[in-house]
Amino acid sequence: MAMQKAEKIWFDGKLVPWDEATVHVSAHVLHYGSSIFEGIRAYATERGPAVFCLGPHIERLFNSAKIYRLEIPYTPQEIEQAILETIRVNGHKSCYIRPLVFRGAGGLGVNPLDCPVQVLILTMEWGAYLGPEAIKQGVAVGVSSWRRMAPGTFPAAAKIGGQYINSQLINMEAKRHGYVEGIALDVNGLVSEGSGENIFVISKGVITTPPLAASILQGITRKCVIQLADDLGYEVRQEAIPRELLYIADEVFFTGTAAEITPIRAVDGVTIGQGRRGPITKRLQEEFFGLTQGRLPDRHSWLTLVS
Ligand code: PPE
Repeated sequence: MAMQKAEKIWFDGKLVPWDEATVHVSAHVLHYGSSIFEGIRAYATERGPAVFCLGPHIERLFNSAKIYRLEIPYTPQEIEQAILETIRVNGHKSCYIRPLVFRGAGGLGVNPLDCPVQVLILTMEWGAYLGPEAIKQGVAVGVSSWRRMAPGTFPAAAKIGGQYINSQLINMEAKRHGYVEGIALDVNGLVSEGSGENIFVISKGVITTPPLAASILQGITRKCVIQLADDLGYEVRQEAIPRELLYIADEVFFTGTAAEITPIRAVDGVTIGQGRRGPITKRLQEEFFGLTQGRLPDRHSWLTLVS
């Protein structure tokens, strides 16, 4: 994804010009993947840009830090304010927001504890994650030969930089096979998630998504979609999904901050349902985009206005 530069980046408490936000090549993070991060979207609404689920994202950032034993030198409130300030300063109508906390330069060696903790907030324009047609037409994906990390190896619930090597392997393999994205199974061979998305399967009107124990990230979009499906009266289950249920499902879709709600029209070359976005997926998208873009009342208080 080619990046369009914003004017400023929030870096260790200061707003600095994009080109000046640099780190030294000896930074611990560069060698050992020692970072935690978030991905957040701000949507254009009639009342200006509004950040979607800011509180839950900041909570997950601090939880990732706790799991990885990293001290963030700011309070959650300070990070929230810094995000809003960065969006304002850069004049975004809508944007993707990437807070990143990392171990900086302080000497090599696996032990990270002598390295300073640094914090940055990057904002940029980012359209549809899986291509401009994806939201309406759906995407063709494949099950990956790479598994998600086994329990007790990497903490899947934390958004830690180094873990995204697994995601990169899944994604590169999928692209090599001509798919838009890959679906990874967990160590038991059950459906886990995409390289950067959670997954939902719909059969006979029942909506199912893998449980937290299937080595998934506890997606915030996932949680919102479960809430919206519940609001609409659908039965939603969080339970193990064998791979073969993907092929015979009526509808399958991805969720994620970047991916939003992206329908899946084929898995491993097998057509899902009618081979296009299904009616329940469409209904959930209408709710989701209606809420994020401020066209529906913000009944769950998911939006934070930037000004
Ligand atoms: N699983 C993974 C592995 C993941 O990275 C994401 C987000 C999700 C599920 C969905 O979580 P949530 O955004 O809270 O609904 N992936 C982020 C990074 C994507 C990237 O390429 O970078 C994102 O969507 O922002």
